[in-house]
Amino acid sequence: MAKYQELADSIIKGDNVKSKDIAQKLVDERVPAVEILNDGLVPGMDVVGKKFKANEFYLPEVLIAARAMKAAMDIIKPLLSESGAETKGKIIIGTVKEDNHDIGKNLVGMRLEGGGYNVIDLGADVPAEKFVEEIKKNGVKLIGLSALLTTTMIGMKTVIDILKADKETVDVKVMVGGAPLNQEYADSIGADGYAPDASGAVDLASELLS
Ligand code: B1M
Repeated sequence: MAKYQELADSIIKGDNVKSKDIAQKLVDERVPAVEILNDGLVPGMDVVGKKFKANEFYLPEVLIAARAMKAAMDIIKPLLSESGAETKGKIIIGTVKEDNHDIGKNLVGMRLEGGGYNVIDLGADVPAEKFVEEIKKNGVKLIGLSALLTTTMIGMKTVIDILKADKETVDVKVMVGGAPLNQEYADSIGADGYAPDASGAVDLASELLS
């Protein structure tokens, strides 16, 4: 639909004023937040990701697109839970310690929210102990770890090892993702699953929580 295309285009162009205005307009028109997310924001950011991979976009374009996405997300986020988006369960996500890359993780979080999960996003550069503390506090059964640096991805193993050593958290499932990872690495650190992209993360979450 044209209104969603306009929103997607504002993300692709990195126009944070426009993305915020369109999101607000759609909310005022009582368009469900989950529809704004799934039909406007996520497709827009998907295009940005593809253009980046194809070397059609460079870092500045990715960063301003992420800023435009955040501006619109700030409008719809409070409404996502009201639209029934928490019914499938809670998932904690975060980028591991000493890693500040959060664009992909945010995309994964958006997709999970759009897929009906209540996402608790701990942000980036999250120490292993913080994951464990929040898992216990919120009683979650699944966490998602992101890493973009070859030097930080080992931090995922640290989280998994701590969880496995504690009988309170031994059954918590861990899914991992990020550009330097692959299935083989995920298996080697004892992760329960690996997803190469944000939509794969939604399928994997559903599998791991079933
Ligand atoms: Co950084 N950086 N960066 N960086 N950066 C990379 C990762 C790098 C590959 C660039 C390069 O050299 N070619 C390189 C890493 C090399 C390596 O480890 N071998 C690198 C480096 C070296 C660094 C610094 C060390 C640079 C420096 O300061 N010297 C520094 C580190 C800072 C730190 O974290 N401590 C740094 C800093 C930065 C910026 C701050 C400038 C910025 C981050 C901004 C931000 O995130 N807020 C940045 C960016 C943007 C990049 C690149 C260009 C793009 C990453 C990105 O956002 N991609 C990146 C180059 C590249 O990836 N080709 C690079 C778009 C995003 C949608 O994709 O994150 O892959 P991605 O997420 C995907 C999938 O991976 C997957 O789904 C997402 C959507 O499809 N996925 C998951 C991600 N997490 C998942 C979790 C899941 C499932 C799927 O389940 C839980």
